Amino acid sequence: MSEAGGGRGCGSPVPQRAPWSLVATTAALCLVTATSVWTAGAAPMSREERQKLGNQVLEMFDHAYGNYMEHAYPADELMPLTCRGRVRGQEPSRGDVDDALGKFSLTLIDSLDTLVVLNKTKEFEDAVRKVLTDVNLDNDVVVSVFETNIRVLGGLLGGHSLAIMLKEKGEYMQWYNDELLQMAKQLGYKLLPAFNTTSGLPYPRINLKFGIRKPEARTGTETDTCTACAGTLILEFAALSRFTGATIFEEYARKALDFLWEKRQRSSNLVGVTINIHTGDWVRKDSGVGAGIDSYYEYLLKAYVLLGDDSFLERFNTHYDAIMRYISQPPLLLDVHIHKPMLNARTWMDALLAFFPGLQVLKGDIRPAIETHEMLYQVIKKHNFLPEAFTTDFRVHWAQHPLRPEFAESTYFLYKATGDPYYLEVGKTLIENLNKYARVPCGFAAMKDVRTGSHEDRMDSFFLAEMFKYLYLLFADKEDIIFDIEDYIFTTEAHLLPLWLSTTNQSISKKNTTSEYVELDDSNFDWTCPNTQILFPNDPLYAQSIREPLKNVVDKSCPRGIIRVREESFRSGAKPPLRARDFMATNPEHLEILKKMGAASSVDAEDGLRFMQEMIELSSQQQKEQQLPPRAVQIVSHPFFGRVVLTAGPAQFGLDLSKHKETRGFVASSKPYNGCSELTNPEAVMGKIALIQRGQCMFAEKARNIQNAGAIGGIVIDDNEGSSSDTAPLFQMAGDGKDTDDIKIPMLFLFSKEGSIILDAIREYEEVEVLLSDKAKDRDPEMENEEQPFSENDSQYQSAEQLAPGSQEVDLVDGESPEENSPNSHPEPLSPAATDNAAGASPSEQNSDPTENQGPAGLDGECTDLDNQVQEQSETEEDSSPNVSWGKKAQPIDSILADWNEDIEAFEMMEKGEL
Ligand code: DMJ
Repeated sequence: MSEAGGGRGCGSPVPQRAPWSLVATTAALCLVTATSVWTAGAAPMSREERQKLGNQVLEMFDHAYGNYMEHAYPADELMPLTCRGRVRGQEPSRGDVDDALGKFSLTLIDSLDTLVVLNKTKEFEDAVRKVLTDVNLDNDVVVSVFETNIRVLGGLLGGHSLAIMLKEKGEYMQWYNDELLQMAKQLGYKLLPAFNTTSGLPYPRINLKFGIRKPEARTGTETDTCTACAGTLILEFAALSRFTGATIFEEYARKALDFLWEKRQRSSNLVGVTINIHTGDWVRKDSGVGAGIDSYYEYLLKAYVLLGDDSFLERFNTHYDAIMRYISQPPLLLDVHIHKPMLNARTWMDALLAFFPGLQVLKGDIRPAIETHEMLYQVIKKHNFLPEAFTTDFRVHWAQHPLRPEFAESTYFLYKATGDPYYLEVGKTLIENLNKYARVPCGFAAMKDVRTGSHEDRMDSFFLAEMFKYLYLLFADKEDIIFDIEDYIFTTEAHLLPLWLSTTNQSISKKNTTSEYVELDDSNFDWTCPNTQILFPNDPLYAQSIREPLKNVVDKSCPRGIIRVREESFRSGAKPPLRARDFMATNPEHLEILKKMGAASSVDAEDGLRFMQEMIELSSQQQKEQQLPPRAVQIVSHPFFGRVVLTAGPAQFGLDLSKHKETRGFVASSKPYNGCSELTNPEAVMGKIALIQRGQCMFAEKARNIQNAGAIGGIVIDDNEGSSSDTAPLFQMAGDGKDTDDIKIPMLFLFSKEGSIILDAIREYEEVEVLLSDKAKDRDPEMENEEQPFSENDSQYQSAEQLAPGSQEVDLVDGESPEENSPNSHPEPLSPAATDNAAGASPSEQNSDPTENQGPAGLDGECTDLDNQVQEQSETEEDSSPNVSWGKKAQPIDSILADWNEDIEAFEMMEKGEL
């Protein structure tokens, strides 16, 4: 349990009816003062070094933005591996994540105010002209209301805010006549039909051209939306109203917020992840501060700062109190059930919650912000990036990382609040990791898997809107920025809105609220901040002293299940509840406890519910652990130098790359290309890594043929044109039902898109060397030294651009050749298709970290039985025949679960009845 308010570093209340200006000024004062009082602690960073890092950020931005403008614009986003634009409908669908793309040059609009922050005023002027002449907001595309609001409406408003600032300064933008604002207004009106629901909560999607419901609109039938989706509108909509005088936008956003507030779970004061937009019922009753809810809380506090409306602060404080009481388990933030907030809903955290320490700084609650940030930093140090989800014992739960900016955001705010140079060092590490692992010749590529270091062909617009802003501001002095950043508030997409909006067109602020505002007892909010005196109790080592006890929290952690244990029952001498990890079906006492669960007392019911959750998690965890993790194909020759890393499927036969050193060699296509008969070009593949096309015969047969020809490894390339690991679940190549011990070389599988990157490189450079491994290796320093600074005119761009865009969605199972689809050789899915929903989706489960699944090695000596259990399963699995279905080993748990089906249903019914 968290300290629930105790021990916070901030004690003086902000006057509860303070005008916004006081709050904003206090916040600004807090940050500035803190920075200037710093005298000791981590070694200070010199001005020169900060400038150097700032310049590095500028160079990185140029690399990302320049490549987008040159190779992708006017498309919405850059695909940095294939060096072309992502145009919706022309690439295989990635599901919800594509709803951000509206054919409106998303990255350009999202980058507008970043250009000004980074002092690229001339480029800003050019970019605004391009938006005005090129961008069409009337496309027949169904887009996410949330994403369009935060990225496009926010981007246009941020651009407008800084355009008028520049115009007033008298040098740039003298021609500007509110054109961006007019576009923003046009877009605002396009979004309004989404609010046509009885609740006032918006539909999650809208057709930019046709709105909602009309047959052509292809939307308007949804019933649910995420809390963040409905609750992250007020800043942009209020700014639009106040800039233009059209009150309707602010009214609609307020109404949605009022409805969410009304629907909060009254006893816990928490909100769920998804809500029915018609009935207001909570659809998902789990509650955290990450995916699906995050920016709802952010906007309550920031709406108070921007609009000076006390009701927003009081709502925020009420929720915050609940978050600190139930969700915060320092340094962790763990989802709970809204009706049973002492019950954890998950054993993992998602990367989106990394914004929360930054929000806590704005609130003035620095201690937990420092703690959570430190924990996150240790996870990053372990994996180079924050995986999309990670468990409470810091194993990878979902291995993707789409270059999210939240951690950089919190680092910036913590530095501003503490002035501790430690946070500058953190920022430096972020820069180094981005350059080392994500930078590719044509931009920065998202990490497909932080464990292997493989890339995904995407560079989301928020990377330009947010990451570079926060990193640049982290190292900048006041005089490095051409305007006063403290006159603005950051939206959730880091767009800048001027604080003076608070006093402009205020007429709507108090009318049209659906709920009666009830005065709350706010005596518990004494720590409401910012307040510099209490934040830094005359101790410049404050932040360091909070971090110190957490120094090894990640390394020293042992695998564990549910964290929260009801301390009170232990204190009263009651027996600790039975945990799934301790359960033994042969233990009569355990069976007796099981029988009791779900019976009379709510405590037993709670134990039962938790037990079932743990069983399900344990079972799926065990199944996952019995699958092979993905592998990496890294192109190491000129001009790639290890920068491009492709996600590859492993084989259940041949050399196991996780146990042996990587295999490195030049690639050569086999003849016949399908590798289904003796090779006619053995001299070409001898000593090389053979490329073979999928299909016509078994994977193992191909492996034998290339091995006989002298190949040292093989890469099977999918014959389904357009398939990609971005959109299809990866699988492992099964054997042929015979003994495959004779196959000694490593074999990996690439989908067509990833394979064509290698094939294209051969066409362009002839000699292409690759590294097959379980995890991408650091780039070869010798090659790095030889490398010339990359020129955007390098012919590799042209070659990469020629790669045929995949146009069809691929169903892997249907697409298999008949031979490979035989019962014995059926590919085993490695993981579910990975789709991202920045605001709404929960990460799907994936394989656990291969290195971490090997038991207690590397962990401290106090690990529990669970560790040994995992160790045994891992060892047995390695001895087993490749054709055995690994999922079967979880059978005992599965059968226990089957016996428990009835109980699960009962628990679910109880849960529906709110227990
Ligand atoms: C951004 O688009 C916004 O910050 C949003 O609120 C959630 N996170 C993404 C980037 O990760």
